[in-house]
Amino acid sequence: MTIAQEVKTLLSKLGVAESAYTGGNMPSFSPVSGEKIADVVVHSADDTAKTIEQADAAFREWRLVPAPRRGELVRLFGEELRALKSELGRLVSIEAGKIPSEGLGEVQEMIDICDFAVGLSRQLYGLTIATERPGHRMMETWHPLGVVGVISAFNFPVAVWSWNTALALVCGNAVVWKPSEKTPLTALACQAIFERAAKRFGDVPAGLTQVLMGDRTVGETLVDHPKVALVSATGSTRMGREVGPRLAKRFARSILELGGNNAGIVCPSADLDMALRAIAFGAMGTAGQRCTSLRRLFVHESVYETLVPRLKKAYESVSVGSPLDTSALVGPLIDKAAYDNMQKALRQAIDHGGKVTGGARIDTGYANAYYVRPALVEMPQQDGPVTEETFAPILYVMKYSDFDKAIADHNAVGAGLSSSIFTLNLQEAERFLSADGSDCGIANVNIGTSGAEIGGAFGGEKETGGGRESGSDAWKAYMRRATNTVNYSSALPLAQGVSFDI
Ligand code: UN1
Repeated sequence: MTIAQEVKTLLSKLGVAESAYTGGNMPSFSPVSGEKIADVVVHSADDTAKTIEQADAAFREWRLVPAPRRGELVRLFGEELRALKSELGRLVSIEAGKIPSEGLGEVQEMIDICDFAVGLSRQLYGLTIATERPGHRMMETWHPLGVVGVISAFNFPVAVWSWNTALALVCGNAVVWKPSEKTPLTALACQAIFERAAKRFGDVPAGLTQVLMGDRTVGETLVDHPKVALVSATGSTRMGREVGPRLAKRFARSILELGGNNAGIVCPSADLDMALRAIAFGAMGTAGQRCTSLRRLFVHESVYETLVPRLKKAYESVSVGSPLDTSALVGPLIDKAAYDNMQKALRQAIDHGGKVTGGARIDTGYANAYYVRPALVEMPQQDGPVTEETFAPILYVMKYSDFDKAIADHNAVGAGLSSSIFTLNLQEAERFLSADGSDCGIANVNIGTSGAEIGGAFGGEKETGGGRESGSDAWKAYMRRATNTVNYSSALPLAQGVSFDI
């Protein structure tokens, strides 16, 4: 069976109509073989506007459904995902090139956020606040917000949408999704799975969640449309620089999850066996194509000569190959552009004094697929391509002697998503997590930078955009807060002691 045939079988099991992905004018490719697997039907600007209008109408109904009942829809969606986990996980592997356990892991992340959102649907708490006026009560209420636009990237083609959608739905919103043009099929599959849940639920307003296929013009319509209250966008910092100001201009909300240039610090006391495994997964896993991938490593001079040769060995021996029919740990890059960017960064690194291990293309017999040996680059200092995110498996390794300088260098890049320290020294660990430690949205001790659980808020600072998705109180961004003061007395005292007697 060819990959294209397998895609057809999977999509039919998942409930996607063939008309959505045949005969359209957006070709879709699998990075596993480089072959074309579908021609997806795109939406016009007119369709986009209609979709948003329909989502707005759906929102107006859905916001009146009690939140725990809204949670029931998400619970059913989680059940459908459990039932179709292997099919959807396989489709993620085909379309994004993830190895099987990561494809399945991504679907597990969807299931986890559904569980979280179901619980949340009974916990959309507001505060009761002490008031300075007698006979008054002050409180806050959280209300549904409106239509939520989701713009997602190829590297987490299904989980990131589900973080947003599961929360948005229990918060009483409608969702319009513009997936990456590189991963449209998994988006069609998610929509079909959602529709199964909606059917079981019964009276879901039409158009509560919808998918829009197309290029950036579709994204632009979503960003500029006055009926879209919030856009949650995941992608490059360059994309965020365009989307953020456009949303701000019309006072719409944004959740931006942009680039990461994540680093780790390996201290003298580190458990090196553990660090090695964490670094390997963080830097080589998902072929370095996570927002959270480990890209920079500061190693203390006292352990450098022990750790780095072992790391190099891991780089030379890690298995690279098709995620569909081998047990390789590293799959393909998404496309040729990703490969070209990787090679460009490696050339720049050499110009800045870098010593490269790995990085070459591997011949797997697929002329249009891009498999590479992950690259470890020993750098004399942090400059050139080290300060930028390259979405590929490149790990820049630098030696440090002074801990303060390592922290300063750690923070001296534009992005601020994820970070790790490897140490058994309490002072170092706590300093890293403190106000003058890591400046990232995620700071870990003795685990890698990638692979966060859904229970925590996910996102980062500076050029990462400042947004938070997923767990903790990230849900608040999907609701509007009203402060309510109720006077149950028969007097009208004014706050701040103001008198206004007429
Ligand atoms: C992303 O790369 O955009 O923490 C999301 C992680 C995953 C999510 C990554 N749970 O690596």
